[in-house]
Amino acid sequence: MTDTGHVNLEQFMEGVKRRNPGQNEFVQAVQEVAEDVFDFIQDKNEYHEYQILRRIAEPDRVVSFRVCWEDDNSNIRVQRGWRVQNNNAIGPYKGGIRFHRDVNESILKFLAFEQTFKNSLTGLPMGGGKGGANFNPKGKSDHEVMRFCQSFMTELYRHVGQDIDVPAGDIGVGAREIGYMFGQYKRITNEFTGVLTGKALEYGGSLIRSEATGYGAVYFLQDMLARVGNSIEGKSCVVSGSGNVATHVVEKINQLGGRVVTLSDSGGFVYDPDGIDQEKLRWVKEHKTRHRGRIADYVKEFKNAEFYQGMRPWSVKCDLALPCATQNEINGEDARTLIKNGCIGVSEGANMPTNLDGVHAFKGAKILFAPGKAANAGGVAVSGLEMSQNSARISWKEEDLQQLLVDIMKQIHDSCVEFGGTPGSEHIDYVRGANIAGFIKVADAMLAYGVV
Ligand code: NDP
Ligand code: 2IT
Repeated sequence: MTDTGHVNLEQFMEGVKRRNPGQNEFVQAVQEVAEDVFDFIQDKNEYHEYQILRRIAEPDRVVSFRVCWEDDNSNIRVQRGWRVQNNNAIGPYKGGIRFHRDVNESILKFLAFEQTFKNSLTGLPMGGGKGGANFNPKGKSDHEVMRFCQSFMTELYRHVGQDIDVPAGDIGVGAREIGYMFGQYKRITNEFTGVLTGKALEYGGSLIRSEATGYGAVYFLQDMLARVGNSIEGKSCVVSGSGNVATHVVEKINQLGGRVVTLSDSGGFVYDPDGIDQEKLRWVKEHKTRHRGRIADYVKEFKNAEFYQGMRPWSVKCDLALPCATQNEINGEDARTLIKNGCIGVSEGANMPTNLDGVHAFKGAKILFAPGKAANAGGVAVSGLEMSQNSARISWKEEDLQQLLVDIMKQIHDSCVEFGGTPGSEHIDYVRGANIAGFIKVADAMLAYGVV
């Protein structure tokens, strides 16, 4: 360290690792950002002096709490819930809630950190947060999920509010869970405010919120392709996941004339050489969302398809890949396989689906690679529009929201191009572009506040 407190990237990351022992996902997310930001701030003394990145990588607060609930057999169950409020320099904390067996503090801290940059990229006034619980919704009855959500909100309500922190959905949290949580918040506080987004239309939700993340990830891919004179039409696409993001990605790719040949869940992936058209997609949505079924059943319904148990789809030859399930689902070897098989573009619908080795492989091969914090920002962007509609107590028309989503994704794309360019080359490093463009707005707001 120099006498002005400057550290280099290695020293900075050593500190992050030391202060966050065992929190591998969080350290990984910080590393990916720090690699680009350190380079950018090299000659920008103020950012060093005010320890801006060090402060963004230290959540404002992490609230952890016990969540007790009773299952259908009258057993008392105990889960752990969290809300990570990472940074509110540019607006109220904002970010989803995840219910999944594997949720822990490291995962929620990485997600809240990523969200801070993502929300900044949208251009809307939203800080970064994330929450969740190690609750496994699989196999639970509606009443069990309701009791869990009510118990979760009975503590969470103290920490959130329409101008404080506005959660939404994420893995395992969709319209059903948002309904139960909003109902409990309203009951406890006796207040009807836009404390959550992703609500149903009847009680303050916004049109196109459920479609927004998936559609946005495809728009971003379309923008990257258009810049190099290419398009989605006629392209073969590999998609992972089969939840909210994945199914809306497939829907938009089909509308744009691409062909999706895979979907997956935690049990494995299906390969359909004929393509997953809108008719088949309707079946997937019904089966996965309404019946909470397994993607393996797809092959019973559509006989030409094959199911690969316990595997991920990255060895399937494709032009474009859209990981839309979870973190670290593409490793270095998967990335190299995709590149070798001729994949020219990757758009991350999920948060941090590619590990660092994979990110370096995509960057090195100079393919079109859109990191999650840029590519999947359409969801939170429409959440931001839901907040505006709630505050004004009005509902905007679908066509206006559709256009706003297209425009916001384009503006994020253009910000990445502005900061991700390499001198003497046409290539854009979208990871670098997203990290720097997302950083600057938050950093400059923090500078304005002084040391707080
Ligand atoms: P859903 O719960 O709707 O779907 C999640 C999908 O991913 C399911 O198919 C699920 O399979 C699969 N999955 C989850 N965990 C794993 C795992 N450990 N291994 C393999 N597959 C897994 O969630 P979303 O579609 O909303 O979220 C998907 C991703 O997109 C997440 O990374 C989320 O953070 C990100 N995201 C979501 C946004 C949104 O608006 N919803 C916005 C921006 C990003 P199974 O059914 O077997 O669990
Ligand atoms: O990761 C994400 O951006 C989300 N899960 C959506 C967050 C939100 O507040 O809509």
